[in-house]
Amino acid sequence: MSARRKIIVAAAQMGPVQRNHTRKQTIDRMVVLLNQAADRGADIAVYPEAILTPFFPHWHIEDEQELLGYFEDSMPNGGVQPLFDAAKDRGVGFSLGYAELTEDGRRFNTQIMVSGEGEIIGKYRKIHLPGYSDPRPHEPVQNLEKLYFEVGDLGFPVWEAFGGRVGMSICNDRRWPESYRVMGLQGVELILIGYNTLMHVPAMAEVDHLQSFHNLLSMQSNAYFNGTWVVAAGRAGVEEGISQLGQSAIIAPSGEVVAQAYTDGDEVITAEVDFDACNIFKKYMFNMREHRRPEHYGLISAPVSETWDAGELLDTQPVSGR
Ligand code: CDV
Repeated sequence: MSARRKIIVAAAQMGPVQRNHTRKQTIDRMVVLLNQAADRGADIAVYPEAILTPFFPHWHIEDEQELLGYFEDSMPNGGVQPLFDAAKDRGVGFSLGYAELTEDGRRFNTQIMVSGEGEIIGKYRKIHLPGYSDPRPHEPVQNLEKLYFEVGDLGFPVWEAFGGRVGMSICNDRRWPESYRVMGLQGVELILIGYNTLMHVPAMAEVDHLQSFHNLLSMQSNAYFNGTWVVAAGRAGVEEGISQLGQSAIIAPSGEVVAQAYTDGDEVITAEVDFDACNIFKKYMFNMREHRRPEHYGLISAPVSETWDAGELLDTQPVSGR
């Protein structure tokens, strides 16, 4: 590992990518943000989930060719090459979310980590796919990730990169403590997260007003529990009539927010990451070797069929008064 233990990180929040935007227009915006991050001395910039296109799981696409049009069948490719070139030119790495089509026709919701030399050094495929696989025509917005993507098959790896131990997660993963913990057990010091979070989820509308609270709650608590930095970049604004949270944030291992976006459009936020700020949490309160008791946590990794079934709750009515 490099002796250098401090870097500058950036979250490159992005406003809507509408259906009539070309990939070139979107990538041009991303290059502008990368240059802004580089101007502020950033070593790496994180982009939102699947950001090369509108977030298409929000509507039902029946035509296979139309659906595949949202996917990248190689990375890099001619379209995104300007971003890789800008990274190399400015010496700033990035983490990019995109819809991946593999050579054998499999589809994943993917995020990569790219070095300041413009080389791909890590790949993660989203594991916690929210929503459902059957369209819900009665709802104003769909959540069809389970129809369009397979569950990621790469686990939650951690890479020695940018002077520290770095992992990735995508959107709904950030609400699951297990995502962070599996990386925490590998000594992760920085987690890069791209997301798209709706302001209105029809199936749980009674907690719509808590979207921003739950965004920060999930990331701040899990940063602290695992003694890690978190850099999270969201899609913001109104995309195809659907409001997105934004609220991109950089969170310290103490759980404190050290930078947060304040607009609902393209915006770069930066912060200095001192990897050694993780140590106090990893050495004392959350020293996994000393204090963790996995012999009592068996259910955490038991098959879903052996755990509590929430099925009976699915038909209950919303809490009154909300
Ligand atoms: N893209 C996502 O994973 N979105 C989910 C929404 C649909 C609940 C999220 O966790 O923000």
